[in-house]
Amino acid sequence: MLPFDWADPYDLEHQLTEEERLVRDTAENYAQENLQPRVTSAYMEERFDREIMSEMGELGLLGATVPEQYGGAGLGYVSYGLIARAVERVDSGYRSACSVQSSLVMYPIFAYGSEEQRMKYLPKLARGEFVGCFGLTEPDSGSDPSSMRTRAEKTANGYRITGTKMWITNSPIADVFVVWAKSDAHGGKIRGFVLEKGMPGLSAPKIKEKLSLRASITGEIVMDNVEVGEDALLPNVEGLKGPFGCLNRARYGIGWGSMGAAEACYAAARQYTLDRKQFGRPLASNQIVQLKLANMVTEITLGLQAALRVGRRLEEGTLIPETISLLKRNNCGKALDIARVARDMHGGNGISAEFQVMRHAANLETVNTYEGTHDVHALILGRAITGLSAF
Ligand code: TGC
Ligand code: FAD
Repeated sequence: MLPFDWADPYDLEHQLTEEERLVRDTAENYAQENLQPRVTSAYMEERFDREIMSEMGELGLLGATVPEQYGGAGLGYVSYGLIARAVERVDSGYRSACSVQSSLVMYPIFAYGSEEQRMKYLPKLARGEFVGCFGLTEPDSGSDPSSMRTRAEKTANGYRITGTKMWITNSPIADVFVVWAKSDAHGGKIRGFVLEKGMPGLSAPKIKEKLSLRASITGEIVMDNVEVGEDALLPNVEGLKGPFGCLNRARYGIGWGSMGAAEACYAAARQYTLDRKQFGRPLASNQIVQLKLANMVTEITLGLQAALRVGRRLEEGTLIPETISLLKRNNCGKALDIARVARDMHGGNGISAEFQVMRHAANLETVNTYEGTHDVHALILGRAITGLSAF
């Protein structure tokens, strides 16, 4: 009989290939050695260090699933998930920067772009030489992106784009902007465009004073009659399935990433309650504390198995969007619960930046909201179960 492993009860380790373990180790070492030491000050100062993108690029952690001929690492979806988990074990904001670059900028350029667009942008995005952002949400259009107001009007040589995108990860430091707009030349259908920093009429002011995800930079994208050529249009997709095709990949990555944050909180709560004594004995010797730890390890273990299952199916070519909604919704919701309970288990110390758990809890409020809120994913599942749309 083997002993119970509190950190990996279902032996995820041996469900991974050797290559996946290698990728995981590279990402975990990078995150612990290079991200962990800077995260507290970055969070307190509401700062994202631009060089993180170049560091991740150098290690092949950006666009991991994009083929090597375009600068990606040509890895599978499980490897991509393991990178997200390692990075989010440190901070959800760092994973955000990484997911946007990989799934929301590199993926659409790879999947929907022309060969010229692929060659122009992907290698530089993979190296972290370019930072990308993805503009779907608008001030009056969040859960319902079909109501977007951003418009692309046809001009003699291309398009004139006008509109405002809101809550956009990386936008203030972005070189490349993948934005979604209703195009009059395509019957008002939603089309994707690739914009570049410095285009007249394009600006990306920073959103300040966030109380969550403070180590990630977030902004608007303001497009005031931005003139682009025909070559800015992503030629190979139209309609909402364009942005949703990217979101499937990013939401899947969040399924792994949120478990990384939850694992960090669980490990911290375990160690803290073993070390801290009240009433003459470790806190961990109380039944109510052990119940909380048992609940945490149960949800993490099941959440990781679910992430692995969805990843393997993606690798086989089976993509059922509702299974990704199930994963994203469950793992984000459970991670948020775990972080809140871990905060409580640390008592007063739990509110200190030094103990990290409150930062994770505050971050996970955003993670539970973006890429489709917890309730919107319930409605996606509800529609698939009943055939009735309740949006
Ligand atoms: P609906 O009628 O359901 O669909 C319209 C068209 O889209 C297709 N579609 C999908 N295609 C691929 N994958 C999916 N998951 C898809 N879901 C829908 C669908 O087949 C249809 O295609 P067609 O060809 O028939 O036109 O659209 P709806 O308007 O009823 O949508 C409702 C709902 C709730 C599902 C959807 O709007 C939704 O998911 N809302 C949430 C919005 C969201 O997730 N926003 C994310 C913004 S990006 C972000 O948050 C990045 S944060 C990144 C970070 O920092 O990490
Ligand atoms: P709303 O849609 O207004 O929802 C408000 C509340 O109403 C939620 O609780 C929601 O669940 C509920 N609700 C909405 N509709 C229904 C319904 N039909 N039935 C029941 N309840 C409903 N977007 C991008 O495009 N790119 C990015 O890079 C990006 N990064 C982000 C980074 C951060 C830090 C944050 C906070 C957000 C980011 N977003 C980004 C936006 C994010 O995707 C949206 O905030 C999210 O989709 C929710 O939209 P909303 O904020 O407009 O909320």
